[in-house]
Amino acid sequence: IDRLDLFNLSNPSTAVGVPDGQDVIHGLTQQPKSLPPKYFYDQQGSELFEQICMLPEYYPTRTEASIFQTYAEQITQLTGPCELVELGSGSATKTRILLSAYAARDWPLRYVPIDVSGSILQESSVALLEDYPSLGIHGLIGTYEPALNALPSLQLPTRMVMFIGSTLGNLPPLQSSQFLQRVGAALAPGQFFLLGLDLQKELDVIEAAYNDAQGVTAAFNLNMLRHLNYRYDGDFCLDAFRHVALYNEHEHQIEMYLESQCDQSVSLKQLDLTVQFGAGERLLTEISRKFSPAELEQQLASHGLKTLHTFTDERNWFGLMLAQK
Ligand code: AVI
Repeated sequence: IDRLDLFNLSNPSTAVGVPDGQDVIHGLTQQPKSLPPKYFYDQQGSELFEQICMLPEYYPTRTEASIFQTYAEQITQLTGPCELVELGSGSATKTRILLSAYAARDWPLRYVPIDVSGSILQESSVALLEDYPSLGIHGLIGTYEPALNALPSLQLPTRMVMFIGSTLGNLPPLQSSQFLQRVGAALAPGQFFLLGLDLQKELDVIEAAYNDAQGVTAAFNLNMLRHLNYRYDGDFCLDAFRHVALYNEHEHQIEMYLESQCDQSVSLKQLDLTVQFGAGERLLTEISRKFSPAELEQQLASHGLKTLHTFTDERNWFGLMLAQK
């Protein structure tokens, strides 16, 4: 299709001199043990995440979508004709609401989706091109940092970088601030940043979202071990671990763990690694931070990004912040 360009950025974790899996060795030999959440997302993990987004308890996805439905037109009014750059575009379901709002104004459409999964990028791009006949797509397969350095030259009057779904919450504070600094640096004065954030709220609502009755989140969490077994010739026994998700009210974050059900030893042959787990020992697989918009507004400002508007739902459960450099 001549309206689609896809570019593969080299994966830094497979670059010469940086052996793959160092982060796994590091995390499993630390006390307490932890693993990077990126290992959730193999094919099966990505499918399980799509299922999580539809669970009755998992409010973030549908709440953010409802904010897009209500305010998409207002967002287009604030930005004018604008190219959309999306970090972690995935299936791009919510982005369609924005694209439709720009299309309704008869404005030109250009989309730069960025995702580590080439297959998801290709699939969602083809579907978008079918539905939006005037859309042009320049997709980048890779991680955020190289992608922000490889943005195509601007063809529309301005650009908006989007980081939605509250993925910022999966980064600890230091990484999060480095990330915002990079976004600030990648934007030219006058360009926009749209950030989706899960907001602080009652503990029960948050904990239920990560402990769903159907056990999909538990399967998603345990799938990381299956993925590591496959990738590094490991012998994690999935039945010997249990999903635990707790809200840490002091840090305002969900902490997701896999708890060892017995004393056991696990090996990852490809990494030449054997580790011991005690009964009840917890392995941290993810944090998911919950934000206060005022705090984020300050952080954005410290990276040269001025908040124009924070859109939220009627319960104030999720925030969509529009900032400008
Ligand atoms: C991708 N990320 C924003 C999700 C979250 O809510 O932190 C990942 C997730 N983990 C468990 N459920 C969903």
